[in-house]
Amino acid sequence: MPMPDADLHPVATGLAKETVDKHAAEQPLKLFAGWFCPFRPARLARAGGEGDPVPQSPAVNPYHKGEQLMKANPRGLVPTLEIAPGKALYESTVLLQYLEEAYPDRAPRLLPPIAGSEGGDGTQDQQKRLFDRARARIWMDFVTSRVIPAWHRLLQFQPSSVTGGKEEGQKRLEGLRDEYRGFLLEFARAMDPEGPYFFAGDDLGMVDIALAPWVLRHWVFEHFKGITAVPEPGQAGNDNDEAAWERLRKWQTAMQSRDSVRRTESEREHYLPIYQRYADDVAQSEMAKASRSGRGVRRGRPWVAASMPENPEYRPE
Ligand SMILES: N[C@@H](CCC(=O)N[C@@H](CS)C(=O)NCC(=O)O)C(=O)O
Repeated sequence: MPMPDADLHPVATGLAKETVDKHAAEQPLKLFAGWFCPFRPARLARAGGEGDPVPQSPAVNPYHKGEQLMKANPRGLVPTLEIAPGKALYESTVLLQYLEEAYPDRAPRLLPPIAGSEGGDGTQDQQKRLFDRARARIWMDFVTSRVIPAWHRLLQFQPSSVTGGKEEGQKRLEGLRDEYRGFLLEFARAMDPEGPYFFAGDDLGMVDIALAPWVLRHWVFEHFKGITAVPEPGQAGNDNDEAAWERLRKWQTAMQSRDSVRRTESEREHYLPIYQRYADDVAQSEMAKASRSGRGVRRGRPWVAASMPENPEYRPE
């Protein structure tokens, strides 16, 4: 039986298409990416940025598991970055960190730089930066281990499958929405109070990039499940949560209006059939299956481990 997920619009559309077209020429660096894929922060960060190391970006349908992609990443997931023939890296957050380290002179910098600063107490500045870099990694991991699995649990949940009727199904759906909201609130409370990004100031960073695709696709919850992920102003229930939601909304507005972010989005009509499969819980992607069986985000494994049998007891939580 053909894999249902493989049936998707073949190429990026809208503003994302312009970005992909700019990256069509053959380059030593090759980024296998899917236009629809929310795990494409490397692209999000670099799209249109002046310091872009300009990877070639071949359009890939990862559900077809083409030979070139499988050679580069035995798990067949995108994004995968081929540094040179036979040398590839995968895992979106690893790619971001690799690009940051491999191109230290390129803007924008996505983590606080390690080198000493202009003026001030160099030692103290350095310690703060090291601390902030480590914090950024903690919150990127939080997105992978908490936010994304909860996002999928919510979208894939089928209220009609619950014994106890419609009301019980709706209650369970709202419970999953509250679980997801809880993670967003934790995230919002960790942000710099002013922002607008995760850290203070006008510079977008890696943590912002890890969370952005998921929040920018909150419309799927309204469209398919009739619920809002972020409560409307005044609906949070208490002042403390209201302030945190306000902070998240500020971040969301800053992300949505950023040109480099807008330039990664395709036309909504082409996302709809893809997310319909998740909303009906019939998607067969690695992520959908992992979510259905209660496991977390699928991660690429090193070559040796990739050929080992799955451990059914494995629980990333
Ligand atoms: N943990 C991986 C997840 C990547 C992932 O699941 N990519 C999806 C596309 S959005 C994919 O390649 N799916 C193919 C499949 O499930 O077979 C990352 O952060 O890069």
